Amino acid sequence: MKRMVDVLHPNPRTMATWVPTAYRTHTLGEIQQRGSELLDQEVTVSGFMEANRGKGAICFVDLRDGTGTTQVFLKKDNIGEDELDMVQRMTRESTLQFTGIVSQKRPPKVKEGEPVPPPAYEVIASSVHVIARAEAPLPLGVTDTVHVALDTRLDNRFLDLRRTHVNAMFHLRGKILQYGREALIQEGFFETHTPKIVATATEGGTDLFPMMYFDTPAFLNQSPQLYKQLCMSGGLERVFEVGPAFRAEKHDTYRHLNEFISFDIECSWANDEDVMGVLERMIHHMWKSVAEDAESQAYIHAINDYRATQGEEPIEVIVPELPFPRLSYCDAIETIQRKGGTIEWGDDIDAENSDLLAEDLPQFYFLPRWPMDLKPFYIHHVEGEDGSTGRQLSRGFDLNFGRDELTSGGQREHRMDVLIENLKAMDLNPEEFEFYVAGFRHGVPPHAGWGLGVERILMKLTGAKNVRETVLFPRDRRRVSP
Ligand code: AMO
Repeated sequence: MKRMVDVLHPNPRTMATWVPTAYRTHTLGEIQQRGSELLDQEVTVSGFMEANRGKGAICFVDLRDGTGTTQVFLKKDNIGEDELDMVQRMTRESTLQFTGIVSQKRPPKVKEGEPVPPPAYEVIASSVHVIARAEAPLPLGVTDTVHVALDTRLDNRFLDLRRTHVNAMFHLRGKILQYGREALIQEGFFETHTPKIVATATEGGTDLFPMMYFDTPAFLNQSPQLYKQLCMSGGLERVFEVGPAFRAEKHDTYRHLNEFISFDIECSWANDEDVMGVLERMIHHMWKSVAEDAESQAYIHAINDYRATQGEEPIEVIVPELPFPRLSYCDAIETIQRKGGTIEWGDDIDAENSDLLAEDLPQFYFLPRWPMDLKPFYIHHVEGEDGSTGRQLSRGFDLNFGRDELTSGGQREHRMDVLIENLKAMDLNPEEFEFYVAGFRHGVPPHAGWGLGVERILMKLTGAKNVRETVLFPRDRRRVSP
């Protein structure tokens, strides 16, 4: 079956400058895009063999590389009997290299009134080289649209990635990170890295992966939190980091991983509202760029073409308006209670109750001003008490998309004495945090920041139902390989 994506949405990646390599003079996408210029020229192309057709004196090969697919036409007179026979017996997904002449394909017959497709090009091969023969049978179909269970896909991820819509997911992942970086750099942030091997918990004591660091017990870091704050003490003012975070949580849900990528910022001389502004502008830039960039659109189309084969609605990239709605924690609790949900002031808002909020707020919305008790020790109090309840509110916020939390953040406690009180109040030993507390001893700017789960935001962009879809090789409770 000819996939719609190649016909309707030529891959604009080929608009990039491709330098010939040892194994190809041109990409397959380039043959389609620049076919009229390349007519009658000799090219060398390489790719995976999706299918071969034809017996006797001729054979047609559908060849796919990372930029598209092209038909290669083999004739006994041009290529010789042995080569032709070898290609006819070749297994699907083998990697082949062909040299040949670019030619225009005979246009397909179209019924009256139907649109005439743009000209397509093929390569008439004069030589073939088998790079690597694929074993048969394949554990997973690459071009068919039969539903495959996620576990089977993840067990055979290298093949799953060859499927056009899955391949598109990971290109989009790269794009989203690129757009995020662009937006932050535009606002004066710069990228940095903090250690992933650490001596103490960051986000709470229990969800840690222990390890031995030579003779000393250590952990994989749960988030860059404490170190990005030390950057503020160091006068770096505006930093961001895109890096792995490890959580030994025993959740087994569609939105939890044990290793995820956290997109973090930290910003000096700023409060919670300031960094909520940074976040919504960044997300706006991400969504707008996906909606406007032809390359990103091609990936969205590839995903939608697959969704159509599964009877699923196409995903639509709706650029959100600024500012995003803000629903304070107190108002959220009232809303949930009014809608019949079971919740008390001071409870966390679980996914079921978030569904009630999502009825009115189906896309991005902030939940600012959480109770201090629900936020970590590094979050800043709101001065004074909440009048209606007499309870202590914080400058911590979440960003949700419908039912799912995408980001937590807030203004940080920069007063050392209060910070030490917070640690004690949360049953943590300030001495174990000495490396962190020391950063507050010699002057520190007020600061704020957030951490965004990259897989969660990608899940929202691509309509994926499971966060594992957005990770090359997910790490969850049951999976540590491949
Ligand atoms: P938090 O723990 O809420 O905050 O994490 C921030 C965001 O990271 C994502 N996330 C996860 N994604 C997949 N699997 C998980 N197990 C998982 N846990 C978290 C979520 C979440 O909103 N230091 C603070 C951030 C800050 O205040 O700057 C923190 O880590 O999208």
